[in-house]
Amino acid sequence: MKLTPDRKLDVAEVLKDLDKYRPRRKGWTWRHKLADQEIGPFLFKDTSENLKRSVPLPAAHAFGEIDPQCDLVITTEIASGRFEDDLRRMRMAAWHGADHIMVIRTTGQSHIDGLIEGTPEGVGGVPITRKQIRATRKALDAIEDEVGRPINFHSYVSGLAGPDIAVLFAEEGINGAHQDPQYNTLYRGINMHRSFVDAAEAKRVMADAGILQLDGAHNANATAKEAWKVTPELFVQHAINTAYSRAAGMPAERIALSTVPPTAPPAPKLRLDLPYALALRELFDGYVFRAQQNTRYMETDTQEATVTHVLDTLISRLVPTHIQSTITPDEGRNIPWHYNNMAGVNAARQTLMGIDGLMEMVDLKDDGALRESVRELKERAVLFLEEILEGGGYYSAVEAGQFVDSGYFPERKGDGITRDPTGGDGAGTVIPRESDYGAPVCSHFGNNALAERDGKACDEYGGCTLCEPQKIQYIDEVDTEDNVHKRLEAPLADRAAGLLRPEVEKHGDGIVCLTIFIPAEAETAAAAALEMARRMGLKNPEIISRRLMHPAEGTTFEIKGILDVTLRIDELSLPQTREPLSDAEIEAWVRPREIHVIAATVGQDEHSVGLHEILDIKHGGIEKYGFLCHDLGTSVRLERLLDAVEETGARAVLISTIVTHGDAHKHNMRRLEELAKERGLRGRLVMIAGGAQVTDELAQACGLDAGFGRGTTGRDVASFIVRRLQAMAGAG
Ligand code: Z98
Repeated sequence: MKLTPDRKLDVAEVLKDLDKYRPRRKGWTWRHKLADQEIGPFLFKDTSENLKRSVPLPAAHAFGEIDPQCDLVITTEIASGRFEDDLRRMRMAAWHGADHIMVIRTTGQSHIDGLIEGTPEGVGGVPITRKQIRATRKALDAIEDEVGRPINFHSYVSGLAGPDIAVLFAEEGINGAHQDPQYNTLYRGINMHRSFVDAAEAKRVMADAGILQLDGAHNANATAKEAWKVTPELFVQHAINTAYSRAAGMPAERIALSTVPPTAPPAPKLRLDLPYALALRELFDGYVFRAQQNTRYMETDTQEATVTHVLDTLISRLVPTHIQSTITPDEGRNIPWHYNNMAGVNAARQTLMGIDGLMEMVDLKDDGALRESVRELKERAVLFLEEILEGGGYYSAVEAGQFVDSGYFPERKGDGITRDPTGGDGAGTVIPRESDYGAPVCSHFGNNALAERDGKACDEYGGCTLCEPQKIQYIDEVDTEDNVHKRLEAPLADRAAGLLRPEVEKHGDGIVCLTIFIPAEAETAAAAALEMARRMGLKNPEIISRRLMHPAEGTTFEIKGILDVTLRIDELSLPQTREPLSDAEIEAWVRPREIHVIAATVGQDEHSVGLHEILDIKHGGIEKYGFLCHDLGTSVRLERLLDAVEETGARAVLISTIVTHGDAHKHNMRRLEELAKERGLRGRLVMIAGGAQVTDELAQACGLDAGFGRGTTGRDVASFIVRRLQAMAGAG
């Protein structure tokens, strides 16, 4: 399967022959740091290989469209409920720089004691099934070829079916997974003994398949009422999981400690979060670190979430970090939307490129407040661990509510999570192995009589599924209604008919978002905003964020609703646009030629702002390419413009005009062209009109060469002039 940038990803093609699909590699892939890499006009310090294809950051326009890639792996979490819709989002995310795709599981999958098959729809995530992950891995193979960088596919090995999921992941080439028995115990109410026994097996299978393991300590930060106070216990959670993982056979370099900065502004974030981040790195030197942005404080305001994420990412650079996880900034208000995945990835990408080389210039101080806080945190963590040992071990500590208590240890609030060691999901299901226990599988924790002999444990049974993948039982669909083929009927029919609808999560959802400011007191404003959205034709309008500007002066709302509009692509009239030339191309042609340009607003028009945007170097106008611009001012007579053309030998005239009721603008354009002809200048001149309401058709109908309306940049105008002059030179 091959993707090309001009074609949409075809899910039907992904699903074809899935029963025969095999992953082309196993295990985790890192980016390779290239210190001192020259990209465009800059020398970068902390970058990795460039992508073959990508969407650069917006400001890259000013730097030759460079798209440097940082040296950290960048994560995005995607799972709308339908994996077939997520595949397109994964492709977009890869073009924006994500190379770690985490797929959240459907609500409740942790409590299912076995594997799910087929492709049922999920809630808050997707059901992790063989077919679903095979299809995703296959699509990611094609996406990574398209962008030119390996993409890690990640999900969760937790819940009652942890070992089964681990085997599934090992068979199907999943590259990373969360695995932490404490997560099951504390947050999923699964019996702790079962959880630890399962974890040993799951970790061993993951280790053999080269899967990167993430732990779950950060969940305490995302759960505790006062997250910055549970930090001492987080070190202990990391310690328990790393020691247990090592004992199960997981190498240190594939154990990723999952960490989130515990606070957000207006808390004094760096003063609290940086010592925590540093203490963690020091205590767990030799492991890798995955810094996730914190969801704990996310409200509905995406801008606020983004600023916190930027600060989180700064912390990731001040201390060693290997994976930068991103959260979609709309996570606080809805199931994340396509474009907000890109917003999250770009917040990290933009920040990391902006602070490239930071640690060559900055040192964290070896004394003072930072060191004191680091030491204090470590001491509290050691005390926490001692109390577990004194109290009889981990199970007793959890039973006593020692974890996720919002007191700053050793202080206690008594609001910790308590679990009964003999209770929970799966209680009483752990069975001791017989001394002659034997399992014909090659990846297995603990005693196994078959593994102790020569050859492979699976030899006598003709190979296990890890050695002989053709033995894997591929079950296609089990539900005749709730499956991807049924769900694809509508999208495929739409595509065949050339129909388009707006979308943010799933094909054809029709959801759009509207920003509206209402100049009234908050409650009145809210009612008015909703009513206006309704009158715009939005169905089920819902306020998804409100930002008070002032109690009496007004509030800004974002409203989502369904725009029930379907368009036929072949009925759309597409403007004839040409890609502008690059800045470098324009300048290389213009600067040596000394090209004069005459500009003015004409008639009774005093509006010069737009013209300045096009001319002035300060606004990115055409001056910057070396055009010699003569701005004659406002309300200039047409004759005066042509006088200036004659005086300077100018090759282009730019007039700016507003569109008037009396059609004076049309008259002025026509007259200018006539006058140019009368004076014998027309043949050497590029004549352009601009203005907020001017269109190309209008200007051309009035005899000029081009018209430029709202949204035009200096580069657009310069490209036009250069191409036209080149054509004239060619013709001459
Ligand atoms: C994250 N955005 O960490 P269920 N195991 C561990 C986890 O942390 C999680 C799961 C399993 C966050 C997502 N973490 C929160 C250690 C979830 C998921 O039962 O499938 O929800 O388990 O990436």
